[in-house]
Amino acid sequence: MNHKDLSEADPEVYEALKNEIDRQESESLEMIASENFVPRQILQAQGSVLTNKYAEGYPGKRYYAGCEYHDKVENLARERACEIFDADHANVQPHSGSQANFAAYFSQLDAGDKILGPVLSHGGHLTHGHGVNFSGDLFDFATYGLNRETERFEKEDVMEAAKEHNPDLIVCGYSAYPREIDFEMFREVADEVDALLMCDIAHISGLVATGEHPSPFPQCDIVTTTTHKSIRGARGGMILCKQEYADDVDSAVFPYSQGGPLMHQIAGKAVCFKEAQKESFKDYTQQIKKNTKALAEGLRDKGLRMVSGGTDNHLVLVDLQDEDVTGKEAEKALEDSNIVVNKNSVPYDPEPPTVTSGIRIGTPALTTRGLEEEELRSIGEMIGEVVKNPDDEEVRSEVREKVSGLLDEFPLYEDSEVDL
Ligand code: DSN
Repeated sequence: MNHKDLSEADPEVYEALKNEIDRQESESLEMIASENFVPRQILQAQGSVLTNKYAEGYPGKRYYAGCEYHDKVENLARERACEIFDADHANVQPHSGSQANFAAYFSQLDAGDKILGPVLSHGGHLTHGHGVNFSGDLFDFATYGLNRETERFEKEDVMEAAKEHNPDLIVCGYSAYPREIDFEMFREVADEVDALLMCDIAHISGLVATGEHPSPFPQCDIVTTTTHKSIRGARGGMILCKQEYADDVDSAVFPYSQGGPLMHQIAGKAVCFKEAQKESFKDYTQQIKKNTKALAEGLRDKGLRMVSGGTDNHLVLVDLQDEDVTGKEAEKALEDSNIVVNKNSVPYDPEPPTVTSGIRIGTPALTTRGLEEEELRSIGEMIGEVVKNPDDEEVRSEVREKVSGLLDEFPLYEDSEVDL
């Protein structure tokens, strides 16, 4: 075989990858709530020879010979996931969170069945029933929303929607909800209308893994997640469930909706779950919550309002309706200050999703870099300064300088150079 170093074999791709390492390491503060930085051991697993093999099927029941080591790796991932999340069964093959949600729905439902999910602009995800997504196209979705006063999901509102629509399945779990999810409340509602309960814990799975957020089991029947957000692992998806749904979940992933599993990614998931069982990961998730509270204090000190008034988890949602700036403009002004966040709809947002009246800010990635409360409070203040003065180049320049100091003080891949 013609082996060459990537730098020699494909200098253009090599250069782009090198530039991306530099961007992540030294250009900006990464505060997109769904992003994180994986440790080197996960990069190694993902870049392994497991990419060379087809392994359709499941451990012990493959369609191709030669899967001994693939079985070993997939079993490790499944067993560790079940231990961490108190699940009876884990399917670690979904290629992404969307694939996991697709398979989870079809494991229990037929096209056209009724699902009750959150309003997208109240923290939901495209796969929770939006019309541009398969979920809204193939299922009969109805929605429940945040309470206008508390800006939380309240039993009376979810119950009212459930009684009105009589769903076969209720979805909880969100992409932009800064508060704890009350699984007992959702179970009571689901029982009242005889519906299944599914939770998408993609954002909070790292916190759930260590008990920093309540577990969705035993209240939920099926739980989906990605494996690369707060749990800090290889990019991909996973479904966890009670034993009675295990066979249906497995068939809905393969052969119904996927072919050969990405075994190199599954190796990365296995390594991620081993990391998540360590005491150091518990410390990490505790620090995420402390950091997000400190960030909220900094934002509050600068007079910014947060949806629901604060945070219980890894993110805050800033409502800019009283400011002289849209979500889109704030995102750009912050990007020009080397702070990366995303514009985000706020509940009952008058602006379209391409503009929005909010920004979502998360701390998992900066917590991985080692920043703590003092730095996050100060970053909250910097964000406040930029948002209050979006066109002031002097403010942006001062913030860029402070950001540069933080990036130098908290290097990302400190111990070992990430080689390609
Ligand atoms: N794109 C993810 C997020 O940012 O929340 C959800 O899939």
